[in-house]
Amino acid sequence: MTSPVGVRRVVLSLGSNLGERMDNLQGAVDALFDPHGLTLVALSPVYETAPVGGPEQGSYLNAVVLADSALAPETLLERTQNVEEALHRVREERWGPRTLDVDIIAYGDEIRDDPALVLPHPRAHERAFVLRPWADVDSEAAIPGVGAVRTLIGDVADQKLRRRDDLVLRTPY
Ligand code: A4P
Ligand code: MG
Repeated sequence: MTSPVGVRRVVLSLGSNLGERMDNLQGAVDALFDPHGLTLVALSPVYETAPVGGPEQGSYLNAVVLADSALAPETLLERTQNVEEALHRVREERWGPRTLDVDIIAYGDEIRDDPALVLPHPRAHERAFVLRPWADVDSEAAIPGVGAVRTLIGDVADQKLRRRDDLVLRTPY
């Protein structure tokens, strides 16, 4: 089936390692789909993941959300940043602990180099906490210009993560 004109697949990565982490992820899902413009395709399993980079910090819960959208990429970024604000994210330190991080991993085949929005996300391919949940919900997933997610996972096998089957994201409606 072909998609309506202008509709593209959005891949979002959610992460939280402060406060009630699962509530933060669920709050993000609910807020992302509240206004029109995003149609939910899939919510990944939730993973407990060791922090990558940054200072000494607690472990994260991470998940991936797939959606279809015709929003302009800038509008999508505005929405993800509003959701971070709504969940009381305080930006203090790069790669530091956060109640909620929402990254746009890919938007269709869009490739852009604007520092305000780099697509695909420049570090997605080296992060098991993105690749693993993404592969769970799309076994054929690929990062535009980089490669197949299933192949990339092989290069990050040393990163510790554990699927939390006791934690399941609910659909927002
Ligand atoms: N920006 C540019 N491209 C994008 C994009 N594709 N998606 C700009 C989202 N934002 C993008 O982001 C900084 C700026 O990036 C924004 O102004 C936006 O316009 P930020 O969210 O304010 O800062 P940040 O998240 O601290 O930095 P950054 O570089 O996004 O960090 P990362 O790469 O997201 O890493 N370990 C585990 N286990 N799990 C995690 O979720 N997350 C991070 C954050 C580090 N370690 C982690 C995890
Ligand atoms: Mg970020």
